[in-house]
Amino acid sequence: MSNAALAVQPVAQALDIHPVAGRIGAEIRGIKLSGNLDAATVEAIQQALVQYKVVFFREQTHLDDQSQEAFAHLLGEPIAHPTVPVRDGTRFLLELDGARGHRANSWHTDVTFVDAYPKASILRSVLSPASGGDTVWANTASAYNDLTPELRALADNLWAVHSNEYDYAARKPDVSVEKLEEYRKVFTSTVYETEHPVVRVHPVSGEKNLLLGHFVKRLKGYSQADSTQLFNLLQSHVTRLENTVRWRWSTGDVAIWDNRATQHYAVDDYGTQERIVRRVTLKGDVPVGVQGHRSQTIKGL
Ligand SMILES: O=C(O)CCC(=O)C(=O)O
Ligand SMILES: [Fe+2]
Repeated sequence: MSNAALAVQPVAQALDIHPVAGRIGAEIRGIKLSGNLDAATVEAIQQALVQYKVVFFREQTHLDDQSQEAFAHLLGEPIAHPTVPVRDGTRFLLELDGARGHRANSWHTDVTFVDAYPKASILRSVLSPASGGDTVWANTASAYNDLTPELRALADNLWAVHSNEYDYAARKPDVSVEKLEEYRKVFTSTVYETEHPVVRVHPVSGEKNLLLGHFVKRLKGYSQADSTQLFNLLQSHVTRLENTVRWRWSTGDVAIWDNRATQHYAVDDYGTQERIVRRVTLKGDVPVGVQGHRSQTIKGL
C-alpha cells in the first residue's frame, strides 16, 4: 500500500479508555476535542463509540458552540432537529435548559419518529448543577441478548409506530401546564409517524438492538392494550440497571452516544438549580430489521 492510501485509511490510534459500567460506557482521557483532531484519533473515537455505546470526555471547557459543531463534523454529518429551532448563531445546535422545562426525564432514543434518525448525539454540559441532573444511558443490544429465545423471536417480528405526538403531560408531571403546552406546540409543529422494526440490526457492529423508547405509540397489528403490555415487557429489559451507566456531570463534560444502540434518560432531581446542555446530532441511516425490511415514514414527510 502506498503512503497516500495509508493517509486516507487511518489506523485507529490507541486511546486511554476507562470503562465506567460493566456493559456500557467508557471515559476517554487525554484528548482535547476540537475540529482539528487527526484522522487516526477520530477513527479511534468512532470505534470506541460502537464498542462502548456512550463515551465521556471530561474537562472540555475550551469548547464553544462553534468548536462543538466543528468537532461533530469530524464524526459525521450534523443535522438540525426536524421541528425545534437551532440555537441562535449556530447551524445545528439544540439547547436544553432545565429552567425552560427541557427535562428529558423519560427513556428514549433521539428523534425515532423519523426513519433515518440520528446515528449519534454529542452532548456538552454548559452549566451543571452542584448536585443531581445526572444522565443515564441503557444498552439496547445487551437488553436484546438478555431476552429468552422465545421473546427474541417474538421481538424479531414486531414493528412499532413511533411519533413525536405523544402524551407529554403524562410523562412530565412536574412541569407547568403553560411550559408543556409551549414546548408541545414547537415539538409537534409537524407531526411525524414512522414504522420501525422493534429489533434493529446495527449497521456497523451487526448486533441486534431493541428499538423502543418514549416515541413508540403502538405496536403494529396489536390493540392499544396489548401494545402497552408488550412494550412494557420489552422496554423493562432495556432499562434494567445492569444494562445502564449513569454520568455525574461537571461543566465542560462531553458525552457522545451511539443513538442506534442506546436509550437515555435525564434525571430530573435538581429542582431550581441551573442546568444547561447543548447537543449536536449526526445524520443516521434507515434502520433494517432482522428480516431485512427497512423502516418507513408514513406521516410528516
Ligand atoms: O439533558 C440531558 O442530559 C439529555 C437530554 C437529551 O435527551 C438529549 O440531549 O438528547
Ligand atoms: Fe435525548
